[in-house]
Amino acid sequence: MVLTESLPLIPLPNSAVPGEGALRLTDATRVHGEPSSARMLVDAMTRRTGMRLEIAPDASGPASGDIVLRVDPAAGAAEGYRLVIADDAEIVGADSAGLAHGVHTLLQLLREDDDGWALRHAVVSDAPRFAYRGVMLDVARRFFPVDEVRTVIDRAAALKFNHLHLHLSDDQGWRIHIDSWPLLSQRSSTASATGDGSLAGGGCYSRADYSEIVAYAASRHITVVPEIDMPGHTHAIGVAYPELVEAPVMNEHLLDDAARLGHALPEAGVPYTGWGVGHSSLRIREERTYDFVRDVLTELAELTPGPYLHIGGDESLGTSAEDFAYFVGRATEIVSSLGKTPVAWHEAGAAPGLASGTVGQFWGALTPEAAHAAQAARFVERGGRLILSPSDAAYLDMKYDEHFPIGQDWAGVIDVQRAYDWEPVTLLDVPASAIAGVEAPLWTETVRSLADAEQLMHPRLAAVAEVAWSAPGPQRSWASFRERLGAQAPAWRADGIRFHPTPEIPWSDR
Ligand code: TNX
Repeated sequence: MVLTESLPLIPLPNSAVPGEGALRLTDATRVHGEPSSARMLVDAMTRRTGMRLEIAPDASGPASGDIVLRVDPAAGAAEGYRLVIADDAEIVGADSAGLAHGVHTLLQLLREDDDGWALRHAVVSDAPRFAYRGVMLDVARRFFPVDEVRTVIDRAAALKFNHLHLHLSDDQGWRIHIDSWPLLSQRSSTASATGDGSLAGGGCYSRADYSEIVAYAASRHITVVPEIDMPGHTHAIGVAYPELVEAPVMNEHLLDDAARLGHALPEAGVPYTGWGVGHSSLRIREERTYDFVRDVLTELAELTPGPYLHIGGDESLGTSAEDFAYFVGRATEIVSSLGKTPVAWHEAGAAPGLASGTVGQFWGALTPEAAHAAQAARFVERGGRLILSPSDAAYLDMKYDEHFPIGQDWAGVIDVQRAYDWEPVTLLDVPASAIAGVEAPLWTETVRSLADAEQLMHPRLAAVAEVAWSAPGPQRSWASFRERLGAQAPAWRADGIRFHPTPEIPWSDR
């Protein structure tokens, strides 16, 4: 790896060599080549500098000082790119995603000095360490309208994430219209995790809304992974279809939390706004439940071009172990029969009938409990891979420090260094090839607005981005990262990102 100390790039590239000078941007600078990346580049530059570069017509050859964007499969591994900024600039993506990643790298080399705007001379060659780099948004505890999801997609794409996991259902709300079970969108989507029974923060995506999110994400080279959380986290389903669910079962933790927070307890058929988990379950032994599961997953599969359907499977404390195993076997089989790859939270590894190839999402600790590690390892034994979301490092809903006004702390407090300093491959006792990648979940019990979400995401999302993208090496260090992160501040401010200005980071003004 080549030293990159002086280039403010996040995530750290495989190799980045700074040059001496800078390429001046003027009224005459034109952008050539692949139209969608060209538009993205020109729009982002305008937001940052106020200058609007011209997109050159197809036939015109580049002049000195222009920016050229092209795709050439010979330019590297999947999603890789080469970038050269000298007398002119060129980005060659190994594919269209790689080209877009290269554009985001180029944008981080933009700087203003006394003579105006310029791009630092550099030669970068780059490709991701992990193929799966995800962000999860819990739209069930608080609904995010389509335009806010677009903003989250833009933020994630700028950090080279390539998957958006949408947590579309939970006890508090159901967020996607299903034609064959129409009461879900009418009756199960009104509540959110307000805590006090009031109906704010609800909502539901129409099929068209969801397709719009999928298409926008695709235009940013991001694959949507939809999750319907089952067989627990299903209270909202019972608000519309009582015959599908069991009566709520209380647990000690839920009772303590409800008393401490002043939240009402779950009541059958009534929208639930508290934060308790583990009280709800689908009816496992009734065939009608599987009609429901099949119908919902079939409609979701039709709307989802990506390969994954996530069936949840976490914290099913209201379901017996035997029933849980039975459900997981059937639900993952249904996903496989639809031609999709099932994904489930690590608890589902306990099910002997887990469909082969199911991807597991690990949410235990960096020092995993033996039972969690064993459940995660089962996915690998069954031919599946793992997505790592260690809750004490990658959870974006934990507080930065104990005084932070929003967020939870059950997995500990997570400052930026904690989100940064961990190694995916040695976390569990599985072969390195079994690690598909890394995902940072944002649960939204404490989130009331996009601004809240942005504060919890930024800057920790940048830390997880580097864990997911950048191979280990001398430059992939906290000391280097905090300097490079501090240098992002002017661009983030120009983009309107309401990040948490934590004192851990030397934020720069210009
Ligand atoms: C645990 S992590 C949950 C979620 C909560 C989250 C809050 C996981 C798979 N389940 O239901 O929202 O904690 O931090």
